Formats: sequence, structure tokens, C-alpha cells
Amino acid sequence: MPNLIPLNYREYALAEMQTRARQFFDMMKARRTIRDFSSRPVPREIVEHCLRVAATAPSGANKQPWHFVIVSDAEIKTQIRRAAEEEEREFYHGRATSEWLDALAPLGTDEHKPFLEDAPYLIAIFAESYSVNENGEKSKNYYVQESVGIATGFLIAALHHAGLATLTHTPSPMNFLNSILQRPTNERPFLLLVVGFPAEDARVPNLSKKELNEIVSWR
Ligand code: IYR
Repeated sequence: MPNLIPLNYREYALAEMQTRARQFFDMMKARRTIRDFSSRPVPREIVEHCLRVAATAPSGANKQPWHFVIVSDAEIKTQIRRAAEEEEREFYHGRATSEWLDALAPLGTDEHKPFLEDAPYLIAIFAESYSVNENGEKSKNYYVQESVGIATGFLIAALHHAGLATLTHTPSPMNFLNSILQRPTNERPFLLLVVGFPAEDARVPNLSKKELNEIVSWR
């Protein structure tokens, strides 16, 4: 039997809804992915609150199939940078198709990833393909990619809202994260979120987002 409790819903006046919707857009549209990070420290409590936001995300059957490893240890960051750069070297000088490299050209990315050591936090996000309880019994999770993607989106929005910058980094393949961070085999690395303040001289590519009429149809 489901245990149903009253919804704690707060309704706003329509005018206030308009304002809130616009203000949230104004806040979110200022977010940029950056690749030049300052090494300036970030208080742990700020990141913790943002992780609490991620943990509120909806998930398939409320299984919450995610695990976040917050890396601030310099030695571990160095190991991650070494392993990531090794994969990226192979990607940029072999694995990537020329179509893919052309698509990346406007971003100016290459195999060098100094931000993996510069930034105060690397958040390695793992997706639990299935769960394992204390007795070693396995159970299924549902819509794992969707669930972890939503939680990651919440986390990126929360970090931006708090005044921090992020980079969604996906070295591919990134199985090395399991060994370096000692995560079990039911957890798959989903992405590596680089978190911190932008460097003083941080620059970003001149990109634009699609207009609403390009991405939305009303029926
Ligand atoms: N993982 C590589 C390549 C890369 C791929 C995509 I798709 C991007 O949007 C950006 C980079 C790297 O991090 O450089």
C-alpha cells in the first residue's frame, strides 16, 4: 500500500509566477561552461548544499541511482588528470572522426586538461546500473541514465545559482574513475563535473543557444 501524505504545495499569484519564471531564466542564461579555473578554494558547505539539491531530483521508482565522489585531494586530482589526458590524447589523435573534431573546433578543446588539477573540486558522478544492499543482494534500478542526467542538471543549476562555475567533462572511456576512486562495478562513471571559480582571465567561446521557435512546437 502506498503511504500517501498531503502535498506541501505553494501557489504564487500569476504576476509573481511571471516574475519568478523570468528571473530564473535571467539567472540560468548567464551560465557558461568554462575551462579556465582558478585554484581559489570553495567552502565545502556550498558544494554540500548543491549536492542536496541534486538529491531532490526525481528518479525511476525513486531508486536515486546515483553516487557523487567529491575530489579535493591534490594527489587524486593528479591521477585523474593523468588518466584523462591519456584517453584524450588517443581521442584527439586517433579515435575521433574528422566530423567530430570539426564539431569541437569552435570550443578550442584539446588533450590538455589542466583544470583537472587547478579546480578546487572534481565531482565524479556515478550511475548505479543496479543496486547492491548490505547483504550483497542485487536489485534493479530503472531509467538510470535519465535519472542521473536530471540530478546532474539540478546540480549544475544549483552550483551556478550559488555563484560557482562548472565544466561537464566526459573523458571517454572513463572507467579509470572506478579504479582511482575505488567504486564498485555496479557503478558506471556518468560524467566528471569540474567545479570552482573562473580564472581571472577566463574566456569562453562565442556560442549562442537556439531560439525557442527552433526547439519548441505547440499543438
Ligand atoms: N572528451 C573530449 C572531447 C569533447 C567532446 C565533446 I561531445 C565536447 O562537447 C567537448 C569535448 C574533451 O573533453 O576534450
